[in-house]
Amino acid sequence: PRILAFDSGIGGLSIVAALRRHLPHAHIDYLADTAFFPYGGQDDDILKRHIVSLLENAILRLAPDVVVIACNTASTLALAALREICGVPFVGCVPPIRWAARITRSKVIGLLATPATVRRAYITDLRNHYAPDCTVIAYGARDLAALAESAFRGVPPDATCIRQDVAGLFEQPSGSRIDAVALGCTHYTFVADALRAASPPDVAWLDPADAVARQTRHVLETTGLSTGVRSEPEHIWFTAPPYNPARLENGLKKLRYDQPEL
Ligand code: DGN
Repeated sequence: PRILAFDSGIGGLSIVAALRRHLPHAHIDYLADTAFFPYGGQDDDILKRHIVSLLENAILRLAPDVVVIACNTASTLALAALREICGVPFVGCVPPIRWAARITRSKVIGLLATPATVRRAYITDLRNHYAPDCTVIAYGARDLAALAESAFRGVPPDATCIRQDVAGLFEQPSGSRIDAVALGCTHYTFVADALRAASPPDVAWLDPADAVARQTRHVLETTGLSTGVRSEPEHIWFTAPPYNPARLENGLKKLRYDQPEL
């Protein structure tokens, strides 16, 4: 099967790694909307229209069987519109609040995401639905996705920034009782070790990448497309080219770097 994974930058590569584990024969194209990065501070209406038109074009060109929106900021904003407008199945990535609610003992859970994601109605729905008996302490980290972009390129994350973002959760009222944190941005996988090291001990940091990959496999299985062999080289597409391709190839192994014509 052909999968198109999409994010504003490198964050969705954490999902690609999980897709590779769960669907080793899938053909994965990756689209990074680097021209519009970061998504966390954009106007919602403009961003939604932009994502829909970008993906309409990408789907026409790449003909995926399923599109994985490997970005919480995009999923919580545009999934419904994408499903309505584009005629392919979509799998989204949203913060694992349900998972956190299932494992917390203190009934106080954290949500670390972009400023845009934490204020979305989608998050209120997730909280009401899956964590009605929990206190959810949310923090919108302004620069953490950019820090993760740098970390991916080999720059160690700045300890002061990491400490500030962790404090943004744990120093809120009741924050000291948080025992599970939902990672609400795919970029944060690349700084997860630093976040964990800066946080109180015995806090579970939950990354939804495997769950997204399992759901993608399920969608493909229910459409009869779960087997299949990669037929041509896979590509990574950028809407702007700020990357070091060699470094990306290290991270991605099989993906090839290309300029987009989207
Ligand atoms: N990786 C994206 C997410 O999961 O929300 C967004 C990062 C960004 O563009 N700020």
